[in-house]
Amino acid sequence: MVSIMNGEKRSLIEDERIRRHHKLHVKDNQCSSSLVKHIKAPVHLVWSLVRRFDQPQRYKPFVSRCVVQGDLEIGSVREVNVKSGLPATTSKERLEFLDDDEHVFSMRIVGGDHRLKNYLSTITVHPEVIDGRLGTLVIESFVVDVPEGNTKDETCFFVEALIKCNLKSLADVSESLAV
Ligand code: A9S
Repeated sequence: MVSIMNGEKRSLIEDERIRRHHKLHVKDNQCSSSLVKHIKAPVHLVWSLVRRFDQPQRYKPFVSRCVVQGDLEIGSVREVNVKSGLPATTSKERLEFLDDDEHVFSMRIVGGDHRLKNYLSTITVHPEVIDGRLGTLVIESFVVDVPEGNTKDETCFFVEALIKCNLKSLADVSESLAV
């Protein structure tokens, strides 16, 4: 469960949205976590990158290529090729939810030559003020099966490290566009 950061001025509606969209059902053989990133760019700009199910490579550093069957409807499936040096080459992913009003994006991994089974992630973006400037709070939660031979901690550590890279890159791209 995402701990709502105290001390931050955020509306009760935003807090309720965070609770609602990041409540994940975690089975015994799964692990789950949430990551937070504060970006010094306006929420509409960050959202314009997050929402592009067809072009994750706009900010994800590991993605080399992405092909989507169908348009950006919920249920669309993308074939993602990732760069060399990673423990996989392809990932097949389904758009589970996309809401341009509440700024909610959710995808499920449905295939690929990697070991992340039943991976489901949800990203929400929220407006906030950072140093008196328009900023964005990004929250990304995931749940995934713990692979045979790995522990929950190892699995969480592995996925969190990748998501941290994605969120760092999202911040870099957004902040470079915001200037
Ligand atoms: O792409 C994401 O949003 C999140 C993750 C964890 C993607 C991981 C990955 O693409 C690799 C980077 C290749 C690592 C997949 C699907 C499996 C991996 O093992």
